[in-house]
Amino acid sequence: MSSSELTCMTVEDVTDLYEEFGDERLPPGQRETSAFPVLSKGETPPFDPDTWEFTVTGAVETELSFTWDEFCDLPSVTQRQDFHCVTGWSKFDCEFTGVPLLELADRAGVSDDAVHIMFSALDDYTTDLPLEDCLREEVLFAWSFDGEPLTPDHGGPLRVVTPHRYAYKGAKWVDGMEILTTAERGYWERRGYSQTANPWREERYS
Ligand SMILES: Nc1nc2c(c(=O)[nH]1)N[C@H]1C(S)=C(S)[C@@H](COP(=O)(O)O)O[C@H]1N2
Ligand SMILES: [Mo]
Repeated sequence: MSSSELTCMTVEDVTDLYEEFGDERLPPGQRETSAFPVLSKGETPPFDPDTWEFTVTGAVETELSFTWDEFCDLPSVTQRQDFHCVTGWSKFDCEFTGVPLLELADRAGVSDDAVHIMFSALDDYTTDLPLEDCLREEVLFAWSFDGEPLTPDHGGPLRVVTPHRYAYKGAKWVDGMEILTTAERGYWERRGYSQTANPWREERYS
């Protein structure tokens, strides 16, 4: 094993975060699976590293923009997390590597009147979450899953992971976040899915 592989092996285990929300690691109404199904509203969009741009906009002191190379240079962490799909399956012990949302929020400087975040993606998917649900250490912009680059179907090159919320809150092919001063609804949220999506309260629909 090379030294670079060794230095990548610091894995932070956040699979106990359920203790904040419920008694059981497996949320009610979920069944555990070892598979990793693909759930997308449409086709997997193409990714061009030369034109890809990631932006942080809205209620911030400084709007940010990154090329793919610049994004890859940001500090990253590796975490062991669980993954809960609103359709009823949960996958334990996923290893994701990526940039904490807190890192980007820090750099942009979130305004005092900010309350919500809207995530955008290359397939025109959007999803929203209250700001307080985003400013948590386990919310990552992940580019790697289980030690390999994130595959295109699972959101490669970059996706959001939200182990404390149903997985539709984690935009695959994410290319930006807009900080909002009033709550707005994303793609599934406009179609009746929950804005808060807490699996231990079974907040599936609104
Ligand atoms: N851009 C984008 N992100 C998305 C989706 C999508 O259709 N487009 N589907 C969501 C849903 S409903 C789920 S359950 C998860 C599924 O992630 P997976 O395909 O890696 O299992 O991605 C979420 N993120
Ligand atoms: Mo989903």
